[in-house]
Amino acid sequence: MNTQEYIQIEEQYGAHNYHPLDVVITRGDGVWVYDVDGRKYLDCLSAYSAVNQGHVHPKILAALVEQAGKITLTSRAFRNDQLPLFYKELSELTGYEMSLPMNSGAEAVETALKIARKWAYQVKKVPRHQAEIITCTGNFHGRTITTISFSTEPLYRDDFGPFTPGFVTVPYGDANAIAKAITPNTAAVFLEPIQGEGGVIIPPKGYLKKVAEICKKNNVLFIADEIQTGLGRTGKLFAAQHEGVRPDVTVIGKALAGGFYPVSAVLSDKEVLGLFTPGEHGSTFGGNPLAAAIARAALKVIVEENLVQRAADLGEYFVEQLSEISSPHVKEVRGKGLLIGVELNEKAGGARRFCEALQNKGILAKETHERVIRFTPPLVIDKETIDWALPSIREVLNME
Ligand code: IF1
Repeated sequence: MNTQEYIQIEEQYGAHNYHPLDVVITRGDGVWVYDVDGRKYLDCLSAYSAVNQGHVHPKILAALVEQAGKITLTSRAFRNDQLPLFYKELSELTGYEMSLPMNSGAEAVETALKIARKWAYQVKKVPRHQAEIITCTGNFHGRTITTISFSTEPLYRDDFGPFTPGFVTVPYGDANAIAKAITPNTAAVFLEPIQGEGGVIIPPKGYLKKVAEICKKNNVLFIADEIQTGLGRTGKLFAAQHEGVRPDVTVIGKALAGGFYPVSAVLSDKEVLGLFTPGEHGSTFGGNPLAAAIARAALKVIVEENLVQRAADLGEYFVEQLSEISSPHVKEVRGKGLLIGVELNEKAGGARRFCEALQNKGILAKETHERVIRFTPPLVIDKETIDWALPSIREVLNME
């Protein structure tokens, strides 16, 4: 079958909860993906930063195949020989004492929100069921009823009420707004160090540090959602580290398993994650041996291939080169590491048509919020490939 035939079937039988580009991918290898008609593309999305290690990384694939032939799922009613090693290696890499493994990012976010509430009741002595969590405008933390309950994007929430109570929204980037929103019932501040879906919104310098200080001063947990920004994407292991901040709780996902499997986790120290008692929380697949084996290999690749420094160096180069492109359509180029957004002017007519033009030049990118083209290639990209892509990007950014 060809591209159109696949699309016809998908449109007929699948719910239309996405509007994907008309490219039908059948194979991936590193930064490249190939469609059913034999065309080759540079992946500049990395499945929203879930494929930092590159598509079908051989070492992660080998770990998956080996483990899949042994045991894939024991349930947490029993123990397995991969999870303890995953816990230990994750703690050694991130510096957090403990972790709680889940599957999707949203599940890890929900887990973090639950333990923040429990910490409020058990440790801070907030009256039960009155805990408040401060979140920010422009946030994206998942698609569950609770995570969209504090979304400020009408598209994500309008038809899905009633909403989960207990959340207070303040403008992103304004530390004083957070200080003003804190009450004796505040359990936590929950935010992305850089807002990905919000359009690669980098907060003012010093913001994260000020938020951390305000949280410490007011006995409030600082929870960072690093599901998209974490694991090297922004040129540090975690984006919060650009300001030397260590949140009380960090949530990770996506690249934690290099695109092979849904694996997410909540990272914290004993004083928070130690509050969970047996049976209070869990999930059928959370912490299964296949997930743990894959995640162990995925983390090893990040370290062995020095992907964090690569993202820092190549991201700086990519942003520099993109910033030099003179185009009537470009309003701003911004990025940290290989989390890069090119914001277009209102008059540019939306980013989608530029992504379609890039597709015709063998580059796959995704717009976010109408006017921002996201360039987030796998961290295994090299300078030569960026140089290969730049003339096409320059041409597309100068189209009528
Ligand atoms: C979609 C967005 C990106 C995330 C952060 C939690 C989650 C995500 C910072 C939830 C997930 C994905 C979800 C996917 C598209 C993509 C996305 F456009 F939706 F917002 F990346 F920007 N925190 N982001 O970015 O993790 O449950 O999906 O594993 O829903 O369309 P998940």
